[in-house]
Amino acid sequence: MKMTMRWFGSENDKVTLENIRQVPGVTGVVGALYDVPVGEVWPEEKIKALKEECAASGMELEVIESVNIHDDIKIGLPTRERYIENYKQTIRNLGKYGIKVICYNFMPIFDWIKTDMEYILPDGSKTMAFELAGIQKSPEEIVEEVLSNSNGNILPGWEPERLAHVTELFKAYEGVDDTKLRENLKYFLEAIIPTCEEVGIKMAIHPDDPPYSIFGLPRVVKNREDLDWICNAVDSKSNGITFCVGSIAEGPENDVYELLAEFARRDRIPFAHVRNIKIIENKDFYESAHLSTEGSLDMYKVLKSLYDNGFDGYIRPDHGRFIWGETGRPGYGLYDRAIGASYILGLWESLDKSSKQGK
Ligand code: CS2
Ligand code: MN
Repeated sequence: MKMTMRWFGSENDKVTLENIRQVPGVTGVVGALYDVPVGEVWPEEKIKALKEECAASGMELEVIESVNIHDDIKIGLPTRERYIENYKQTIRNLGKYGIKVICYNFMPIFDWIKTDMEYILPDGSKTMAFELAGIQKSPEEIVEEVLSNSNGNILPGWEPERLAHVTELFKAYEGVDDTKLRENLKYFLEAIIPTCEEVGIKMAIHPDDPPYSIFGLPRVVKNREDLDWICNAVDSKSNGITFCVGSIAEGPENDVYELLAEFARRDRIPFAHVRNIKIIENKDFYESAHLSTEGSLDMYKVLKSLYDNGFDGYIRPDHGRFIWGETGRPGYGLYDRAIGASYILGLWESLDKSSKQGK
């Protein structure tokens, strides 16, 4: 297992590589290029520069989150061919610089949705929350709510230029139901997985967040059936899952421990996002601190499901709260993610030692 933290680059992140390096046990960062428009090829020189910048601070860069998928691929427009070719070239370019995993998602329009970006917990810390009542707002109002709370930061998957056209985007997705979206995902995977196999990269699809339909949009990465369907759609170890524990756990019907165990056993989890959520009621929840005592998930069981089933991929702590006066990009402050990483590493050490001593 390799412990990583997400980093948005020196231009965009006030958390520095030096900060991350000082978190014990974190050996790498999960990065991306943020100045290449969705659908265009990631230039080799920029990948090289990012890789070297990380290496200069003693950090590995082996995971990319995300190379986003152009809407034309998700909608299935004839223009998708050009974007698929570009994606393949990006995969080759990333392969040259030692990238092992590419995280991506196949959600139409919105990469993730929270309805409250500054939910205040009893201890005064701030986190993100999702309340169904908040979703009574229109998509345009949600865009306004999320973007106006980004504190001037780029938010993953929430490109303001793209979301300025949210009404037109909804029109473009008319007629794309779950079946059609699945077909388009399969078409994309069939085209790119051979390239991934050639260069030794694993694709890792991120679950839908939340894992059910909102605003009538189709959803194809929600539950066991979807994950199984995706793995079988192109049966290759290069076709895997980013197991985002929080996102999967947001689906009341999902048994997160069973799913972790099954897909780790099948060797289809190259990357895991480990976080806890606290269910408020029904589908309402907030992103709690990582500890089991703070949320609704048993984090020992989460990690045991991975450990016992031979997981040897990358892990990152997921969204953290804002604590100790920190501000910035919601979910991606330094302190609470660092505490999360230490906690996960502690659980892992304990699983590892007890398993070895038992032998
Ligand atoms: C992430 C997602 O910050 C987040 O909420 O979990 O944005 C994730 O990076 C993408 O869905 C993966 O493509
Ligand atoms: Mn995630």
